[in-house]
Amino acid sequence: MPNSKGSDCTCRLAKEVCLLKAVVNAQSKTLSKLVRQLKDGCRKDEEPKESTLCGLNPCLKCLQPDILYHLGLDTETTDFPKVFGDVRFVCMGGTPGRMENFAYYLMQEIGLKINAATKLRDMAEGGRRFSMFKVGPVLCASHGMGCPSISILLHELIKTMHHAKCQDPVFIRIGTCGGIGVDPGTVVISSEAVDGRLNPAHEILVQGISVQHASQLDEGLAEEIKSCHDPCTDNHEVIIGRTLCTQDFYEGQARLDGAFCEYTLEAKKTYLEELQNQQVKNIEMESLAFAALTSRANIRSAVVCVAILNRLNGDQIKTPHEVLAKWEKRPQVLVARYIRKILYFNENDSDSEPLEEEECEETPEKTRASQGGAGDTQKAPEVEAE
Ligand code: R2B
Ligand code: URA
Repeated sequence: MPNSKGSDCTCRLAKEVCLLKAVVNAQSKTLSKLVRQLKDGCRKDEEPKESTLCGLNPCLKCLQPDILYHLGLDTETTDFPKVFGDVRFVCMGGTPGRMENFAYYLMQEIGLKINAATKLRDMAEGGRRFSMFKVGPVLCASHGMGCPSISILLHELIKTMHHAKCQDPVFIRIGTCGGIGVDPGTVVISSEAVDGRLNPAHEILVQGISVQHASQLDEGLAEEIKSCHDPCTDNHEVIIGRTLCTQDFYEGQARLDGAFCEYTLEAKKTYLEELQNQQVKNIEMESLAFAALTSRANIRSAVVCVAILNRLNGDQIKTPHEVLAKWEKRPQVLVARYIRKILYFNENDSDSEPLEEEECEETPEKTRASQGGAGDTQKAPEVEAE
């Protein structure tokens, strides 16, 4: 009789070996590249002189130093190119705990976990507002709730990318949302963000004058992230759709359970049904500012949120905490797979080779996917299976 525990263990080991092999392959490719550059004569002026970001404040160069107040960083005491120059992904989510757990999860997923005791430092601790962790080429930051909060963080993160001379960083927001006609637990990737009037623009008042910035998101990136969904192992759907971004959780989202409510159940139903007719799939509170600010800077970006209820069925969130914690991991698992794929299995990168099929029963993407991710309620750095 084959011992099922033993074969499970062998299978897990084989998968770990596959992942390790991919990481080692990628690292040895990077090493070869460096050696080649050395042989070719490494000239200092080959390093990028500027970041790839566009349209930034021309006065930034006059700020010496530039103080990023809410991150607790400044360009005098921190060498931005040295500390942040390698950043390729910036992941943002609501709470410090969720982003810290995500950082530990990523560390494991992208093969950077040196040992179990590795501790990550909160790089934004000095600002006492946000939390920020760096895992190799990935920055993970908490953004709080609502557009005003995420806007402040984005201004300072975009300046961070600029000062560090980062090349083509991709920004991804992961979070929760209310679904519109979608099953709770579904992951929604936003095609665009719209306001309460379904206008696809983030409106801000600048010196008392209304200014609107387009809030389109990168369609290609949304598709790439969606393609990391594995319908065979994932117990949920991943869809792409329009996202309504509101200024408030209660009246702004037509809830009937806020401290104040001056409309009827009928009016709420009519509004939510109209949203559904207009292909709105979810409601959250940061996507407008996130989409507008990233696209102004020429940054590719995506919003990936799990629906924790279907708003057509109610307002209150009654799902048990443990279930919510599992659902919250879904965007994290998907985004971690996407990052790993780009880092180690990018077909467009002539220097990287995918793993040979016969060596692995499942691709590492699939392997890790089924193991779940980190959630807000989970203690770092453990990873719990869904
Ligand atoms: C989703 O969840 C939060 C409100 O509960 C808010 O930050 C958002 O966008
Ligand atoms: N986040 C929101 O903004 N709305 C919801 O209904 C759930 C999560």
